[in-house]
Amino acid sequence: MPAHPLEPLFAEEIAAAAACIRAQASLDPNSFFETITLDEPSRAERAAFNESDTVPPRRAYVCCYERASNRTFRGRVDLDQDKLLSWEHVPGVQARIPPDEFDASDKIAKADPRVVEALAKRGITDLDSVLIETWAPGNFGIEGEEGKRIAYCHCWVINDAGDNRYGRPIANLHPVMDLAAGKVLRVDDFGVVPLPPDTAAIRPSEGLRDDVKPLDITQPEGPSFEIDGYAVRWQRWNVRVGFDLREGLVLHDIGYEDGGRLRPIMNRASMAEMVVPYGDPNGGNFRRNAFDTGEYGIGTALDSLKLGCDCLGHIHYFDVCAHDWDGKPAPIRNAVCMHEEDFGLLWKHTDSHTGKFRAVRSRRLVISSIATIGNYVYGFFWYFYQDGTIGTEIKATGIPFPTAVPPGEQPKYGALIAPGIASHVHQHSFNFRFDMCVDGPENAVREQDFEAAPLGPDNPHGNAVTIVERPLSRESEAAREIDLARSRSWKIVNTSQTNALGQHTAYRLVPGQNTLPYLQPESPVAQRAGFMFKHFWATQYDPQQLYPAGWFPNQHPGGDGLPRWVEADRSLEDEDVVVWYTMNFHHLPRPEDWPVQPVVYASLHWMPEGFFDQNPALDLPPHAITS
Ligand SMILES: [Cu+2]
Repeated sequence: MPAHPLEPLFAEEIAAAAACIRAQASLDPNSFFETITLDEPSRAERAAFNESDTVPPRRAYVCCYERASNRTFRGRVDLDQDKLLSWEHVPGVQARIPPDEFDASDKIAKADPRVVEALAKRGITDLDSVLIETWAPGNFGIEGEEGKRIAYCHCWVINDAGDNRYGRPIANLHPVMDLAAGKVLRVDDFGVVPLPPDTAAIRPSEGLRDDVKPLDITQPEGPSFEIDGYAVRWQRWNVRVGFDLREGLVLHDIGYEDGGRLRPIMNRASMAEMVVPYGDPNGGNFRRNAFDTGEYGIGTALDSLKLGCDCLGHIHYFDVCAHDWDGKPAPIRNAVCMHEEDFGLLWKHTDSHTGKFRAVRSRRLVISSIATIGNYVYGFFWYFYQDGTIGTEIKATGIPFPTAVPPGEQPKYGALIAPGIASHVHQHSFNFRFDMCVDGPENAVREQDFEAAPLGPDNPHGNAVTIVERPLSRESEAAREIDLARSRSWKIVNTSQTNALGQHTAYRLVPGQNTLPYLQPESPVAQRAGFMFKHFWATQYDPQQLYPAGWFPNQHPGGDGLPRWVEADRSLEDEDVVVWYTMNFHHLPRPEDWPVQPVVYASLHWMPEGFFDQNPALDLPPHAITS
């Protein structure tokens, strides 16, 4: 039995869910399991558990793809009773591409004479050196693809050192797979481009530098956190680590102990969808648009982390369990890392008359996971600070998608990053879902702008700044963009709770680096990724509204998710509010990103605003003080 209803499914439960589906769902035996993950308890079940220890039934959400009929099914299994609670065919959708299917196409494509011939035309005969990767195809209305389960493949040759499968791109060659039939539908060949020279070794051409002295992180008295299963308590923060096969790392029940009571802030926080549209319209390159969460799954792609490499200091690791496409449990050891980090100065005051000062260092709790999806590596980092701030940060690394260009040619829609290798301009768009509960279940949404006041009798010196706060009371009003000219941000308030100043308690979402999408709104990709076009969205909680591009973005014709949900125009005033934030990260790779890209960061913060009466970190022991 799990210690808490929100604990991720463990291996035996995954196996039991798969067995139940096989026995009770009447699926063709050649079907595969897209997803087996925790079906989280409802709001009512959670309340009953918290108030009276009533343990809700353990349930699994399961999604399967039936190859024989090209149909996607989903439902729920009651694991306590080994019973199928619901099971439905979802018409007109395609399941995600699980890792086994992603890997299987390489072999199938290489067995096809048309692919072998196209490779030979490029002087490539050693098929073992070739990587043929299965990318979700999007939905471009291309003849012959409709109604089929398709993958649009990209190809590379491994480098001589054998450490970079993406080292030598084969441009313009795209086997198009019929995944249900397990065969190549056609081969898109837009012309031979010479293989670029091998510059791809992920190691220096000369020796390693020898002037890096040891830097040890030691915590002689151990960490400051306490752990009970997946529940964590650290510096007044309470948070529960969770896992979803699709989203990966999920955080539940984020709250802060203040004056002897636990004040809730978020029910659940996750990176709920992402898309990476590439900007080259030529050949088959327009089909590169990866919804890494909804088309592939972040949870299935988590790395097993290594001490001293991915994380330093006193680490606590959480294990999770994914599964393969046969429904067999696939445990991921050390999938989630938790540790404390020194974060420099938190606050300091120096009395300039006396020279006396008081300074306090900042420490943050870091909870993180790293996912490897094809060439790219994404780190998902959550931070909790001693001053009540919550941060989340994406760390993007790995190999920027390389393609070949003819010698002497400058790529129009990308940058030359190595001899004969271009990487196209693209955007990584992440959408975070924050299920809010600031000081209670009912919240409201406020937007804050700053406006320069016109010159006039009230503003004779031209320095006045007006603070404009407006309620975003309905979903139609709450789909918003960042406005640099107004330093725009949003806060989630509890209108029934006040601080010592009589202000409503609140948390403010403070955007970090961001940009707008370059996709034309009419484009097929934009239709599927409508969430990209607004930085801030707020909706009334609906347990079915979890993923901002909908449940099935793979090959979807578009229009699902946030843009559709907000048409309901539900009230957001003193309601159960969910905030969705889009972080668009614009990326043109550089030569310095080859053959592997130093981490690029993108982040956002939630800061308490009037949640506390004053600086909540005044009580930290100073690290430097004069008497
Ligand atoms: Cu990038």
